[in-house]
Amino acid sequence: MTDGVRHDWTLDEVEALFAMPFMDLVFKAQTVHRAHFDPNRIQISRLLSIKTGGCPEDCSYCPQSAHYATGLDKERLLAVEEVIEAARKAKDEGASRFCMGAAWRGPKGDDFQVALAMIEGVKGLGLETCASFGLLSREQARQLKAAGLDYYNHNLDTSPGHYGEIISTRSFEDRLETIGHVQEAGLHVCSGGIVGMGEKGSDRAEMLIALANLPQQPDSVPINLLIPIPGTPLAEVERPDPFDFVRTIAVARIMMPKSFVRLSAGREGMTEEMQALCFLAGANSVFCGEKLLTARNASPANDKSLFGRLGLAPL
Ligand code: SAM
Ligand code: DTB
Ligand code: SF4
Repeated sequence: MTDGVRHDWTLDEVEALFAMPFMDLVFKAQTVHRAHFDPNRIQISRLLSIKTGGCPEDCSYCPQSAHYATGLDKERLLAVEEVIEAARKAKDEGASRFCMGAAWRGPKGDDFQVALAMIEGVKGLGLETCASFGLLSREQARQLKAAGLDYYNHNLDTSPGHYGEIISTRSFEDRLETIGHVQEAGLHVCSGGIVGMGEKGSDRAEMLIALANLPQQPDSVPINLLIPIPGTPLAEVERPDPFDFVRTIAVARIMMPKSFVRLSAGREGMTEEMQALCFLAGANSVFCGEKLLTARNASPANDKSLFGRLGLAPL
C-alpha cells in the first residue's frame, strides 16, 4: 500500500461490495469519492479515430474488426493537419484531453511516425494527449513519451477468465505486458473495460481486481457499457440491469479511490437519471463530442444542459 491505495483486493471482498444494498454501496462510493475529488467537477476528454476500420483483431464487441460485416468502411490514416485541426476545435469546445484511437493490432512502420507527429502537434496546442493504438513494445512506449504523450489507453476489457470468449487474436497477458511497457516509459495509464458482454457478476469483480491490483493503479479507468453493433458476435447480447452497471462504477470508485473513473461508451443510450446515478457513484470523467470513435455519443447540447442542471463543472 505504498501509494495509499490497496493492491491486494480479493474476490470475496469485491463480491461483498457488489452485494451491498444499492443505497449503502452508492453512499460508500460517494464518501470515498469526496475524500479525493471535488464531487462537482468532471474531466472531459474528446476522442478521434485517426485510423478507422479494417482491424486484424477479432474483438467480438468492435465495429472496426475486419472479421465482422458491420458495414463500416475501412479508411486511411488521417493526415497530421486534419488531426491537429480537430484537436483545436475540441479544445475550443471545452475538452482538456484529446484521445487518438487507431484500429491497429499495434502501431507499425511509417504510420507510427505519422502518429508521433500528431501527438507532438496536439501537445503543442496545450491539450493533454492520449493514444489508443493497441499493443506496444517497450521502445514504442518510450517513443510515444518522447513525442509528448501523456496517457496511453489500453483496456483489459473483461476478466482474465472471460477474455478468451471475447478475443482470440491476443491474450490477456499481452494486454498486461503493454500496460507494463506504458508504465515503465513513465506514461499515465488509462485502462478499464466493458460491461454488458454476457459476463457474470464474478467476471466484473475479477476485471476490477485485475485493474486495481496492478503495481500502479491506472490514472484513468474507462467503464464502457457495450454498444451492441449489428454484425458483431455480441450484437444480440442481453443488456445488463442499469443498477448493476452503476454498481460497477461504484465498486471501481471504492477500489481505485484516486483514479478518474470515466463513464465512457454507452452514455448515448442512458437516461439522464442513470448518468446522474453514475456520477453519484463516483464517475468523474466522460467523453464529449458527437462521436466516440465510430459510434454516436451523447449529444453535446444535451451534455451541456445535463451538466448545467447537475451543477457539474468541467475540470
Ligand atoms: N485498437 C486499440 C485497442 O483495441 O486497444 C484501440 C481502439 S479500441 C476501439 C478501444 C476500446 O474501445 C476497446 O478496448 C473497447 O474497450 C472499446 N470499445 C470498442 N467497441 C466498443 C463497443 N461496441 N462498446 C463499448 N466499448 C467498445
Ligand atoms: C475506451 O475505453 N472507450 C473509448 C476509448 N477508450 C478509446 C472507445 C469507445 C469506442 C466505442 C465504439 C466506437 O465508437 O467505435
Ligand atoms: Fe481492433 Fe481495437 Fe477494435 Fe479490437 S477493439 S478490433 S484491436 S480496433
